[in-house]
Amino acid sequence: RSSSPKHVRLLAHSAANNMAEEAKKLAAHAAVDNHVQNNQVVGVGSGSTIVYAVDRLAERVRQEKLNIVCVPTSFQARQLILQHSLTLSDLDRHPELDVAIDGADEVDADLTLIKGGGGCLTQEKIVAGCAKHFVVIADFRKDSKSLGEQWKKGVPIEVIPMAYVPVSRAIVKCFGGEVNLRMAVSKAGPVVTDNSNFLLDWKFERAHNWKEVNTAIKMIPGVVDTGLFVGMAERAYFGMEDGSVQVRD
Ligand code: ABF
Repeated sequence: RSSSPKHVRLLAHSAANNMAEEAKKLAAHAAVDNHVQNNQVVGVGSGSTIVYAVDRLAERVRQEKLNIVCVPTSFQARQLILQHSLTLSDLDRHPELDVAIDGADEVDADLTLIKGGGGCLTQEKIVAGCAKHFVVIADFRKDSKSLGEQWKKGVPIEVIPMAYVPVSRAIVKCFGGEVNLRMAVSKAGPVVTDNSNFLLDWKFERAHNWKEVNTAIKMIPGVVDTGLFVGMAERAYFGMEDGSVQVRD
């Protein structure tokens, strides 16, 4: 029966999902329209929100005959660029990007990000670091006052496989919380990144000085990079439930 709780729950769930997808699209289009000009090199992020940004990028290239080249942050981003017949490039040929656009798992009031839910944090941070302007696009669910409010899966950390246990122990010893090795969905084994490394997820218990924590974790032997992006994002676009776009600088 249509009024059955399960049916209503399903409807509500799909309505919420549609709202989030629409919000992602709003944020993505605003960022591309405000930050991409002709003759630019654009860093392309990973995840689901960026798909809307690449769609919009391709539409603008067609409509405005823009001459842009795109540098991917992951295998997924590379596929998106190719599928949209955008010009693929890399950091060998374009070590300096005009703008990088990417999603995030959570964005706090200081524009500190948690990224890496998709496991590509290292390449994403490299590309973001090569860009004159790094712009984040997200739906309202990522908008947070302080990290941990919305995103409950912890800070992703890419580690050299041989070091994942000592690194996990060092993080818990220094900062508390709990660290888990990210397992593949099949549970057959750990997730392996594009760089053939493992991923840890650090579930922290309290607010920290993220700049200090990021530096300290990066110094632990075996750590490749963390999903903490501190002082890197210049602006974040949030698609909101009411169809508006909020900007945080
Ligand atoms: C990438 O995609 C990751 O850094 C981040 O974890 C994820 C966000 O995905 P989505 O846009 O699907 O929320 O940016």
